Amino acid sequence: VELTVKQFDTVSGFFSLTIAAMGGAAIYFFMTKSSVSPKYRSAITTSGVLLSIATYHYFRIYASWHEAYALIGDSYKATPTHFENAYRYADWFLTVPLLLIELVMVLALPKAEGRSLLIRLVIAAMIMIGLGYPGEIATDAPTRWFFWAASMIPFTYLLFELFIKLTKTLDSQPEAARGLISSARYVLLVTWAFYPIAFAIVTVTGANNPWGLVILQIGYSVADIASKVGYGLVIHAIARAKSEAEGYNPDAVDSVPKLTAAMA
Ligand SMILES: *C/C=C(C)/C=C/C=C(C)/C=C/C1=C(C)CCCC1(C)C
Repeated sequence: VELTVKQFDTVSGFFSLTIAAMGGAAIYFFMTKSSVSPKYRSAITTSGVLLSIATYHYFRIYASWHEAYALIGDSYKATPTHFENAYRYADWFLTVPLLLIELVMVLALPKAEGRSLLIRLVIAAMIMIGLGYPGEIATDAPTRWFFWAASMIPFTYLLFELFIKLTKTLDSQPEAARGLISSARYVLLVTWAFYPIAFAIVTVTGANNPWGLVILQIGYSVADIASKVGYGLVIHAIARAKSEAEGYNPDAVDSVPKLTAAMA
């Protein structure tokens, strides 16, 4: 594979932007945790933790990109060191279950119901990612399509289950949070759909097509920002709305002076 300077730099720039967005969001979530009632704080902390994990992996992804290509003459040529997709998949293995935990926490479902839902969702997510990886590292279209199709089964189940669950839970949620939870369903559908689409595009262009590679890496980066930072903000807003509906007033508690004291 040979990339133009523009193609190489665009991907590198997107990786860098992703590090900044995720790292910044992690700090934001850790610092604003006390704007929600104690009941929902672990959901916000989970968001901060998963964003920290993803920030770390994007440092590795960024470095791997720079090791996989070298500027020779006026274009970037593949070096013997391959670009490591495993960082991305390792990241998803950790962060996708955490995203699901974050959601179930903020819904505050009855304990047994929340747990059994979470177990089913996490298992489906693991199978989805596990089936995606052999496809991701394959360069021939039939292998890529096979694993894409196989991975689509748990993917469809997961989104279907989540969408139904979120719709069902709407009635039992405080009025003020309903609109947000309803939007969260679509945020989930749209941001998660990006992944199989990006995978399919590079399969169509051919895994060694420079533009296919560029679109895949930008697609995953944008999807990761949307599904982790954007989604985290929606969860944060849901937690705030529910906290307020349940009588929590962030301005009345001692958390604000405590924070000011800690910074002095
Ligand atoms: C923060 C990371 C997230 C939310 C990652 C989500 C990943 C997916 C929904 C991946 C799905 C895939 C398919 C449905 C088929 C092709 C292979 C995958 C793994 C890209």
